[in-house]
Amino acid sequence: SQTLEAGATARARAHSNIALVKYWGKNDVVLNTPAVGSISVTLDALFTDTRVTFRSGLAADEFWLSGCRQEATKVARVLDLVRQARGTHLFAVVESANNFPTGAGLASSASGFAALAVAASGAAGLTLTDRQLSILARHGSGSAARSIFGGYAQMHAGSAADGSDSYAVQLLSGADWPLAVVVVITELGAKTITSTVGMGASAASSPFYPAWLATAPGDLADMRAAIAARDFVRLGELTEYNCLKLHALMLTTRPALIYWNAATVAAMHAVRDLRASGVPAYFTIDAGPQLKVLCLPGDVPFVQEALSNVAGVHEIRPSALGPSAFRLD
Ligand code: 2P0
Repeated sequence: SQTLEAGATARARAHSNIALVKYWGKNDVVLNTPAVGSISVTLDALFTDTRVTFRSGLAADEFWLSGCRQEATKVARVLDLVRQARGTHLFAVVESANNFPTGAGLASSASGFAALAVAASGAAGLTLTDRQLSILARHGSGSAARSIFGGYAQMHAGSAADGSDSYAVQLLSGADWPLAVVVVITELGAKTITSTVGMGASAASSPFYPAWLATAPGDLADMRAAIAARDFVRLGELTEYNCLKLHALMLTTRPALIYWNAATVAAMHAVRDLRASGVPAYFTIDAGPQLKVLCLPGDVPFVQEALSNVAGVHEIRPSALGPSAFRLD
């Protein structure tokens, strides 16, 4: 194939995702393969747009987020693989923007690295399968492997020494089974311990970590069955259970990973009260203080109403399920 020309560019959009069955723990830190599989839904309301442009005369990759220069170590990891596949030594300028607050526990690394994988491979003129894109995105962030796909996605932990069977697949599209996710912001600009550091600490110190690993396959099988049967109550109960199991693991890590604030806990109770009043709604929480409430699309107003009365809730963002990552331009 011909040499890659300086100026080669492409733009892509990928949506964030929220895990129903969570990823926590790594098999291999270099390949960034997860210790457990995971299942997520992709969110229409939260996305990242990224342009990648290969340029001559750069000494390293540059990463700009909304016009501010950022650390490019993880971005370079993904670009290195693209350069290797394309046979080029050109560095790239990466220009990215989120349509939501970055680093506030809204999974910006998921949408960010999925958009990067699509834009970088596109700029390099590579034609990759969704599976190859998922693997490429995984090298940036484990959860990003799922954001290549819209709707419902399952990440396989895999066992191959080269990480070649550690990728996500789509289970259903959002149109196959529409659900809503109401994102509840309890803290703006939340700074938390990074997931990579937290995962390492949990694996090294929590007595619950072996149980976390042992019970993951059962949760994944149950969630797959709930999705296949379009059984919302089963999906919701399992989502909440798996989330609380993750936080039990986090809480028993030394030093403890306490991601909740007072409003997080109050919002959890509000969701459970709402459910007791007859509205099927279930929460999940990641490595941060925000809540994500799953409900049926027609019940979004009830969830918004119930959560807007909780002290400490700053913002409520309802979302439908989103599409797969795609090229812009
Ligand atoms: C998840 N989280 O499944 C879990 C639940 C947070 C809690 O994936 O180290 O940023 O970059 O692979 O993908 C967040 O971790 O971690 C995450 P890295 P990532 O959504």
